Amino acid sequence: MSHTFPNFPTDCKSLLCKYLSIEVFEELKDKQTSNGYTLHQAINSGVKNPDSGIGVYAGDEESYTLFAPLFDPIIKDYHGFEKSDIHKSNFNPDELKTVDSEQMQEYVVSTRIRVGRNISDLPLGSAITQQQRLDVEHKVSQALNNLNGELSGRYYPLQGLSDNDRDQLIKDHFLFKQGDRFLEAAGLNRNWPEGRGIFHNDDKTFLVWINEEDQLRIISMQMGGDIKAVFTRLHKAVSEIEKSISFAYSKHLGYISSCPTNLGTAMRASVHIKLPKLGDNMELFESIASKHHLQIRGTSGEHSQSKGGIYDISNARRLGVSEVQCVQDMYDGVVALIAKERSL
Ligand code: ADP
Ligand code: IOM
Repeated sequence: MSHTFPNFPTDCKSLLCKYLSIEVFEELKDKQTSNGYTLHQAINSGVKNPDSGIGVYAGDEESYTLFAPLFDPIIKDYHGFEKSDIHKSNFNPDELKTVDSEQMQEYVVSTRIRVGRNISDLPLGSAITQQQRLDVEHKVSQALNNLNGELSGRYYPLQGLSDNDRDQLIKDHFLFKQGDRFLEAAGLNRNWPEGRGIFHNDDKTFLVWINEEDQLRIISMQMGGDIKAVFTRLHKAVSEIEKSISFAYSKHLGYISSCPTNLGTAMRASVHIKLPKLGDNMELFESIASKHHLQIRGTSGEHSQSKGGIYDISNARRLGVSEVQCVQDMYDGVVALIAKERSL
């Protein structure tokens, strides 16, 4: 199929729009990976949604090398990670330097840390077949059903959930939303809702999303600001799951994810935090966030607005920094934001 160079609106700020030159487009437009994934598929989300932050998705690990003239500058811009850099992991909770202070408890509503994972030797969600997606669901839910103690729970396929239960889980921040237009255009919602679901323990402090943007999103969360407890639980969960499933990992790019923002650790450590005064001064808020490598999201996650002065603050960098550093970035930045909020 022949495709022409996309028309982006003049106010488009996505990294796709910044780095897809006509030369890069011409060089890549007829290439496809061994899973048949094309440039057109890789950029469709950002073309259809000019308000994307990034706008590109990989269909498999090979996409990152085949479409490198587009992906590399995006990776460098987002993570500050050079082509010659090597990713290093450190998931040791004992190395995290945090204090669960009274101020953290006063401002922080809840803490959540997640990592994305995809199974080795399978295409990513944008290029996966219907049968492969079902195989992922089967393999992962089986592995999760064998977990013990605090991690033991149940898998709930999306197709078996009532509309009420599903909407309540979304409202309570436990489940991914329905019909995300960014994922839709990336081909990640094909055959929806088949093959998707959520596993969680009774307290909903340990959860796993299956077959959303990544094949697994492994999540630890709880009310309040005890970041170390949340990180320690996540470390334990990931170590247990890795005993029975092998995940796609490269020396250069770390864990392989659908979106280049999630490469490396694939970790997003966030708090929901009350910052109403900073919320009234977005320029100042954004300058502190950027100095501390933080991203500001709304109360219902990516592409949402803040409600009642509550923001989702998380680490922005995930590649070339360790898991400990991702959480440390978030914690140090949150301490700085609380100090500024108190001074206003
Ligand atoms: P992801 O974190 O997996 O990239 P989203 O940004 O869409 O995806 O967030 C997923 C859900 O997690 C949303 O409902 C969001 O509000 C919720 N969430 C994120 N951080 C927190 C937090 N610290 N406390 C409670 N819920 C959170
Ligand atoms: N990770 C992905 N959902 N996101 C960065 C989408 C976007 O480009 O805005």
